[in-house]
Amino acid sequence: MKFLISALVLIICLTGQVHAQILNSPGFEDNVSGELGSPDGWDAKGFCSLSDTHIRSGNYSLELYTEGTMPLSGAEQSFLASPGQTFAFDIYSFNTSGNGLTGDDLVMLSIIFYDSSYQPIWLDLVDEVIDAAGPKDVWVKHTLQATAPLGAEYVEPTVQLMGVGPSYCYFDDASFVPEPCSLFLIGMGSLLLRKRK
Ligand SMILES: [Ca+2]
Repeated sequence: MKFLISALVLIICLTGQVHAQILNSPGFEDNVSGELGSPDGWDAKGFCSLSDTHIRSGNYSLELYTEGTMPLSGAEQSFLASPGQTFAFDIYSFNTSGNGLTGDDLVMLSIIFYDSSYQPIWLDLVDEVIDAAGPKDVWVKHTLQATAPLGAEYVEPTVQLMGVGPSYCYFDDASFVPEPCSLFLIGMGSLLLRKRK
């Protein structure tokens, strides 16, 4: 009976019913104010706003901008995490040939884990960098996946633009998917091994 219940849970996991996207406003469409201000649902840093110029879907995208007086801009959201839990972060970027990344300016896409004191666990940082040499005027999909290390209590999918500018970069259609089954599968594996002994 135990095995039947476990098998049923496993089937639910594998059919994806529990792999839901959890970001607020993943397409940057929740524009409550009706103005091109900070994106609703995201924690914003620096020059971070909605845009209606370069859009992959819907009416808006995320625009990040840096210049000399503001060398860092970004957007992130925070969620609970458990050690061993896997997270997948997808987002599209658009680097324009007109006013895109210049010089050594770069975008860093990251999955950052934090401990119970909200200190970042840098050794387990998973990131992807976009620089001025990358593709221009096309939407590029980025896919990151990370597993929460020991001590992790929080996780943040993070988009940051760093540099002296002036540089713009645009983002749209993000998703962040926790996989609660990863721990379950480890448990299932050890249970089956014990049964076979
Ligand atoms: Ca959008």
